[in-house]
Amino acid sequence: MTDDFGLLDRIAAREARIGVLGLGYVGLPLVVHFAEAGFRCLGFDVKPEIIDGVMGGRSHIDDVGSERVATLVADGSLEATTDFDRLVEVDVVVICVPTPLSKVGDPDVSFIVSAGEQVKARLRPGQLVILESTTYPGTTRELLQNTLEETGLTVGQDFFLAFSPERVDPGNRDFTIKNTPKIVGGLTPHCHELATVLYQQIVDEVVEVSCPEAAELAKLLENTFRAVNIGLVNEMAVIADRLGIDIWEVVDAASTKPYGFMRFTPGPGLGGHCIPVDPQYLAWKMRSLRYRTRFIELAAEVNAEMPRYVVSKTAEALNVAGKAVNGSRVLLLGISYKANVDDTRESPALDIHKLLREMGAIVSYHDPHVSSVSIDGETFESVPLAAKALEEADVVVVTTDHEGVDYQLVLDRAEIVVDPRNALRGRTGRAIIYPVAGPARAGSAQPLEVGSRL
Ligand code: SAJ
Repeated sequence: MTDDFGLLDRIAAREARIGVLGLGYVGLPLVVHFAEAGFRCLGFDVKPEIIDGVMGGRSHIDDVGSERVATLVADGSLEATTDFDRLVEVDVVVICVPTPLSKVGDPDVSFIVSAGEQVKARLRPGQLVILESTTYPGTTRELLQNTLEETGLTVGQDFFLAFSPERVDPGNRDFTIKNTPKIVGGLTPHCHELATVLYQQIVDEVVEVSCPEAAELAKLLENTFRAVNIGLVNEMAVIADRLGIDIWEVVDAASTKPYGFMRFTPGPGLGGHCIPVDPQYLAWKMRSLRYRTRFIELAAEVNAEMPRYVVSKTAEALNVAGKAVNGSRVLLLGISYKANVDDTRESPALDIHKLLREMGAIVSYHDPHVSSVSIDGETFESVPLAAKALEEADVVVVTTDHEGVDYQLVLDRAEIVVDPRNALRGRTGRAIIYPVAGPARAGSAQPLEVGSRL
């Protein structure tokens, strides 16, 4: 029986002090869940404004209500600090820092390295360290264990280490930390047992795997699965377009298969801070082992081409109306990376905005969730979705299908709408509608000439 300095008992009794390093869309909900489960928690972040917000009883994350933070801070179960020396006070440290891509598309694990150094400087016997950030297989063992053992302490004896991928889906009301199964892989059997018992205090189901690498790769499989299938359905859209078939009718029909099929929908490309990024961590790792991850690379190619494909459809729609892109007024509906979020990271709408401007179009956007956005250092403001803007536009492009947008107004006032998101399905109005793939649908204002399909 490993002497764990009584840590297992303290975790089971919820007397262990929990530290969460990084209070973003993963770390803040996590530390709140631990505090609400009865643990005394200490949140760490490098940004003073985040710490001030939490200590002021305010949440900067949509999924966590400020009233929950205020209650926990008031009763002393949640504290936040920029003082990393206080890491010595906690029994458990959960690292929830970003893992983006560098400018050249390689993994940027600098935040994990920095967090590892912060923990190493205060590491003491009896602490459990868990990494939640999505990363390539081997990071926990090769990067974190080596850094922490530079203290002379030994993993599995003096301190304990595990990997447990975050599965936070911002804005998802159905799946929370509590009811989303949590994968756990420890460096040693006792590391594993400690991390498993810890998460059993706050989640309904802990999924145990044999090692941290299996947990790291499971997370990458989950999100690579999405990226590859989105790439597949985007290629199917291009195929359907060449065949003059409505891709949305095809996807709807295939989706009726009750087994062996999972619905994905075509769009203007692949945005967000997870799906375009995570597979590239695996591709990079495998390149270092001289293996090409062909599905990942091909899907990335197809998805990255979609903004340009939407721009070409827009140019064709203008052409049918006898207009050039150059000098045309284009209104983009939506600039964030997916419906009902305000996040514009990797958003394909940004690429479309830029490509159209490079072709001489006068581009504006309307997004109820994003009041302004910077593209290559230039700032653009969201314009009101007014009849005037719609009537003045030579073409409207539905780049993000937010709910709550008056799509009927769009259809009744605009002349031409390119609809990569199929947001206008089932509607008719004045405008001609060009779906991302398949024949255009005539509007009431001007019937389609025969053969004007794109
Ligand atoms: N997209 C498509 N077609 C689809 C699905 C998505 O074009 O069928 C596009 C979206 O518009 C977006 C990008 O792909 O630009 C990514 O979309 P996403 O639905 O995968 O959303 P994310 O990036 O917020 O992914 C997160 C992930 N959650 C975690 O990593 C914990 C992912 O695993 C979830 O499945 C996803 O949310 C979700 O289902 O909402």
